Amino acid sequence: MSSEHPPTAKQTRLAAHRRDPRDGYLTTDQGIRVEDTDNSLRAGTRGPILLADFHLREKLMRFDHERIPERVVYARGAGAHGWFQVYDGSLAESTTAEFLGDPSLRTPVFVRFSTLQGGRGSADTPRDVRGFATRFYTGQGNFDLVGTNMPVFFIQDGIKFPDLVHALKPEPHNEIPTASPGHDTFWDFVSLQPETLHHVMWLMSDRALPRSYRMMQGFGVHTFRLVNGAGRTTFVKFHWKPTLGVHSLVWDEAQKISGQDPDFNRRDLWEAIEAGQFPEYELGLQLIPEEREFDFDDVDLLDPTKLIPEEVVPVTPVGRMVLDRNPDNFFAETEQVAFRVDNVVPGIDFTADALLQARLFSYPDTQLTRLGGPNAAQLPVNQPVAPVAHYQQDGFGQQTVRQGRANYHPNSLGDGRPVVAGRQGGGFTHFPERIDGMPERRRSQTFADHYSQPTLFWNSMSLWEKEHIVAAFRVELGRVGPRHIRELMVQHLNRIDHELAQLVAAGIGVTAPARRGDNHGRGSRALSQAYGPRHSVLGRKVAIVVADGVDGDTAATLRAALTERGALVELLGPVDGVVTAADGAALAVTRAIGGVGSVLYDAVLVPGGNDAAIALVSDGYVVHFVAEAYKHAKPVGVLGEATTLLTQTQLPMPALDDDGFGEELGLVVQSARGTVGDAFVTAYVDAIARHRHFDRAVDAIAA
Ligand code: HDE
Repeated sequence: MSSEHPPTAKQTRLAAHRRDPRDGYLTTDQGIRVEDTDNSLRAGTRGPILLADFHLREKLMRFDHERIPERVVYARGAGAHGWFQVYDGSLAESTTAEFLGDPSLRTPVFVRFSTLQGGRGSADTPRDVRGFATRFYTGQGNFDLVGTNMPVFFIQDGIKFPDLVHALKPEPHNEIPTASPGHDTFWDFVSLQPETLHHVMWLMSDRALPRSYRMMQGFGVHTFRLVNGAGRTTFVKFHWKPTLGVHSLVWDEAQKISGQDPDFNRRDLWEAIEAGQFPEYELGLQLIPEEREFDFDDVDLLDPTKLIPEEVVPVTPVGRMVLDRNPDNFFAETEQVAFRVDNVVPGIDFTADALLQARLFSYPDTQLTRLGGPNAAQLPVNQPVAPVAHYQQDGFGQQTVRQGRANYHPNSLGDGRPVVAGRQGGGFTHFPERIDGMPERRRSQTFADHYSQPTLFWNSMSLWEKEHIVAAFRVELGRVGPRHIRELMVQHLNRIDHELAQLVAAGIGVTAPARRGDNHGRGSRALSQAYGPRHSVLGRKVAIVVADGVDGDTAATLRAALTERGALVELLGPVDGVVTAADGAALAVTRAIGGVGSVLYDAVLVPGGNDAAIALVSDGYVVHFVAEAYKHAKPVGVLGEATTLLTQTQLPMPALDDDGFGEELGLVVQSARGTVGDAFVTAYVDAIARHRHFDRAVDAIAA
C-alpha cells in the first residue's frame, strides 16, 4: 500500500534495489539454477552428504550468518517511509537548508520508532522512552533528526551514557529484567545522579506508554543551530506533533498487552499505513535568536536535561510529515537504517551541548560493528538521493565500482575531480563559533539545578496524570530491593514536590520526609497530555461484542457510523465464524472474544437483543472484558437488553432521559425504552475521541 502521490526520489532509487523473488527460477547466489532444494546430495539414498553439494553449503552458510548485532540501545523498532514538506518559504531567512526553506520541495523521509531499553525481541509496550528518528533524504544530502518522544534526556554529558545504559539495561549477572526500569541498578544510578530526575519524571508519566506511534510527540532534545546565507545563526529546538493528538495506554493495560500482542505498536503503525490512514506529524520549531542565548535565567540552552517552556518560546509550526509506505523488508530497511547525528546539511549545525557532541562520535562508530564496516552509507536505505562522489574507497561490503585511478586530492590525472565545492558551491561550512577555554573536566554552574524543571513538569500535570506518576513510582521503586535507594529517591522527590514524595513514600514503605521541599509553583500547560486535540476517532479500534440473538440492525448501524469516521471496528463473538441475529440474519464475526483481551481495543460496544444479552451476561469472559475496559477508562456503550451487563459488572448506570439515553464519563447507554439515535452515536463517538475517562471511580471494579 502506498500513497497516491507520485513516488519520492528515494522511492525511485529504492525501486532499483527491490527484487521480487517470484520472478524466475530458484538459483544459488551465483545465479545457477537449483535442481532440488529439499534433498542434500548424498552418496546413495541412505549415505552421507557430499562436500560437493555447494547448494547445501551455501544455504546453511547464509542461514548461519543471518543475524547482525542488535542496536546497543533502541534495539526494537518499526519503520516507515514518507515525505516532509514545509508550509511556506519563511524559514529561508533563517537557514540555507533547502528542504526547510523551499515549500515546493517534497522531501522523502524514513522514520524509525523504537523502545530504548528492551532487546530486539522484547515487547512494544513496556514503560520506556520511545525513539523517534527521522532521516530526511534532502537534495543537499541526508539530515538525520534522531530524537525521542520526550523533550529531555537523562544526562548532561555523553561521557555518562555508558553508565546510564549499563544501569538501565538488564543487570549484567542475570540479564533481568527485560524491558523494565523497575530494578536496583537503574534506581541506584538515578539516586546518585540527580541530573536524571527530569527525564525520570517523564519516564514515570504516561508519556512512557504511548497508545500508538501515531499519537506520540517527537523532540530533537538538543538545541541545534540554523544558519542562513549571511552566516547568521538562530538556535532551534525541533518538535513533532501528531495530528491525532497525544494519547497513552494505562500501565496495567500496557502490561497485559505485552503478553497479548507484543507487537502492539508496530502492528498499529503497519496496519494504519496499509489501511491508508497515514500517520501525520507537524514539525514545529522553537526559534531563539543568537543574541537571546543567555536570556533564560534558569536554563542553559546547552543543557539537554532542560526544556524551554512553550509559553516562553512558542513552537512555530513549519511543515508536515506524512508516513505513507511500509517498508518492503524489515531487515533491509528498518534494521539496516543507520541514523547518524552527525548527518547535517548546510544550514543546520550543532551546538556545544556535551551530550550532542559525544553523539557525533558514537553513531558512525557503533555502525562499524553493527553493519560490518565503513560502507553502511551504501546500503539502499541509507543512500542519499543527493549525488555522492569522494576519494574514500574499499572496506568490507564495498558496492561502488569506482572508475579511474585518481583516488586522491589534489590530482591532475582525474582532471582534479571531484572538486571541492567551497562555500559558494554549497559546501558545508561549519558555523564559526568562537571557542575560548582551557581544557577542564568541569561543568558550568548553569547546569547545576536538577530540581526546578522536574517540579515544573509535576506542577503542569492534571490530577489524573499526577495519580499515574505516583502509581508508577510506587510500582517501579517498589521493585527496588535495597532500602537506602528507595529512601534516597524519596528525598530527591521531596525536593521536587513534598506531596509527591509523601504519596510515593506511603506506597513503598519509606518514612515520608517531614520537611517541605521548595516548589516554585510554576507550570507549563503544554507539558500535559490532558489538553491536546481530541476530535478524531481515526484509527481507534472498537470491539462490538455479539452473540446469537443480537440486535443486528443496531450493530450494523453503529458499525457503519464508526467506520465512516475512520474507526476500525471488529465484531467479537463467542466463536469465530457467524452469529445469527435476532431477525435471523447471519453476522460475520471478526474473531472469537476468548482469543483477545479488551486491552487490544480503545472502546467496547454491546448491542441489545434478548437472547444475546442472556448469553453475554452469563459469560465470565465477556463480563470481565467489559469491566476491564471500563477500569482502563475506555468508552463503553451498552444498548437495550445488554444494559443488564452494567449490573453484572457493577458499573454505575448513568441517569437516563425520557428516551432511555444517558451518558456519564464515557459510559454511554441506550436502554430498551428507546432506539439508537443520533444522541447515542454522537456521545459514543465523542467519548472515543476523548480517549480515556480518568474521572471515573474504578478502584472497586474487579478487573
Ligand atoms: Fe542515541 N544511540 N546515544 N540517543 N539513539 C543510538 O546508534 C548514543 C541519545 C537515539 O532508530 C546508537 O545506530 C550516545 C540521546 C535513538 O536507529 C548509539 C549518546 C537521544 C536511537 C547511540 C546518545 C538518543 C539511538 C545505537 C550520548 C535522544 C535509535 C545504534 C552521547 C535525543 C536510532 C545506533 C534508530 C541510537 C549512542 C544519546 C536517541 C550506540 C553515545 C540524547 C532514537 O550509537
